[in-house]
Amino acid sequence: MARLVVVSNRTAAPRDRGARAGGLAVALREALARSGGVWFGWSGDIAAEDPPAPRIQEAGNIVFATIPLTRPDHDDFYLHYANGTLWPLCHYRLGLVEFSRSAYEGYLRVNHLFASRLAPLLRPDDLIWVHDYHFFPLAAALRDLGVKNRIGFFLHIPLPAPEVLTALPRHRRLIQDLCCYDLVGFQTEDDVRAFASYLEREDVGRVDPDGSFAAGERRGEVGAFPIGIDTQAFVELAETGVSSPQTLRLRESMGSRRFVIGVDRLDYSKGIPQRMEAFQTLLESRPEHRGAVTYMQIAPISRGEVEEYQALRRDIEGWVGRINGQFGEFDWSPVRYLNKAFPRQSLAGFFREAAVGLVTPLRDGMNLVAKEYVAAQNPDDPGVLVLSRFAGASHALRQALIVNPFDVEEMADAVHMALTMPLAERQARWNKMMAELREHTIQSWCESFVTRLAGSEDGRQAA
Ligand code: GDG
Repeated sequence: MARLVVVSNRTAAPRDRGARAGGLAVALREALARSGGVWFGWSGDIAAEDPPAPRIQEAGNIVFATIPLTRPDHDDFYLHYANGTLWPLCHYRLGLVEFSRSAYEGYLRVNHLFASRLAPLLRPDDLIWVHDYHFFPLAAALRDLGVKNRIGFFLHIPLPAPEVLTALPRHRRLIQDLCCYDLVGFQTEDDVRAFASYLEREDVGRVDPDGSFAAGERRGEVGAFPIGIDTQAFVELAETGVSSPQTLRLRESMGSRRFVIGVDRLDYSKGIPQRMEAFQTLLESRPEHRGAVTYMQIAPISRGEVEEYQALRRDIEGWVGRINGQFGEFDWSPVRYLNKAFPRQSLAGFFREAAVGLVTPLRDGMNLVAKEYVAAQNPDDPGVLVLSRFAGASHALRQALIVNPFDVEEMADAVHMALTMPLAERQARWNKMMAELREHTIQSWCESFVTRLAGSEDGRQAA
């Protein structure tokens, strides 16, 4: 079995406190442990100059190799290009896209830096699996250094339609670089179609019906690999989480009221203000829910140093204040809004207690919260998922109440329908979604990607 080398911006290295220990980290660690492997990424530190070699930490048969970034590299690569240019672009927010040549050059520079520090660690038959929008050009940079290994790429966020993608200066170079991978994986078939139609429209190449692509001299494969969760582990977490002290206190604080839950990083792609407005509309149009239902939104601060995120925060705070001021009673606040993260077990317990899971991003590659909410439910009395049609998860979770997150009234109607849905219907919907989550897990996702990468034809030798 070939050794696996994972590259991502943040790793799950033991001493990296900034990294999240979510399902993805666990699954990748499992995959790495199976074959032995290397996990390469940014250490989370800022240094005065580029390090000559990565810092190595070993945990079992996994080697974590991390490097710090200089302040200019960090700002150009991470803050400006990855998060200021690519993130809003891929989430269809052209109005928020910032672009500067210097940031793009910084992005290329850091990709070359990563390539140069990774290359010496590679063995000839390693499989390299690169994650996310920070590294579109990494395969090209590795090829420049003579690396001949098979290299795969998985994009966790959406690839926008060509009409949007072509608004990016130098889009052609970005996508040509993407074509240097042997396997390009997306979350959904929509993303695969966006890739195929970009290649065709911009005359860069073509995708064939069997999933192989050609772009100039390059040959590779493309496919949809919808990411899942560790379903069984999350079921168990919710079963124990429901009697965790935090969940018991939550239950007690709600009294006989039911509640709707939202859990999202505080990000403009998640549609939190629209969701608040929908809840306001619900209370306005259906007075029976006043005093009877609470909406709890957990939104840990993310990228708090970026101006757009600060503006979003002020916007949401305005909504919370207005709704609580308009409808609140001395013994009931309609909205509970929490800017902090909770332990996973508490979250799982909160999900299980919530009558409705409200997951309404304006765009989302997949959205794991939707899947976690479903997995956490009590089979005897499951809650209802209200899910945006623009989350990748809506392709698989078809028995959710699917909504358009730009249509506030439709969302309010869906929450009402969820709150009043009979038990038999809730169970029927939940059973189907659960069967899907048991079939497509994070483990099967990992395995299908790595298997396809291992078997993918080596494009560099094709004519
Ligand atoms: C990107 C793509 C794609 C959230 N709050 C807390 C907490 N979380 C956990 C959730 C979930 C994860 O963070 C968030 O994952 P999402 O998928 O919802 O969203 P992104 O962070 O935007 O992830 C997305 C994903 O990559 C994977 O490919 O699905 O589309 O944007 O697991 O539970 N965890 C804890 N406390 C919190 O307060 N412990």
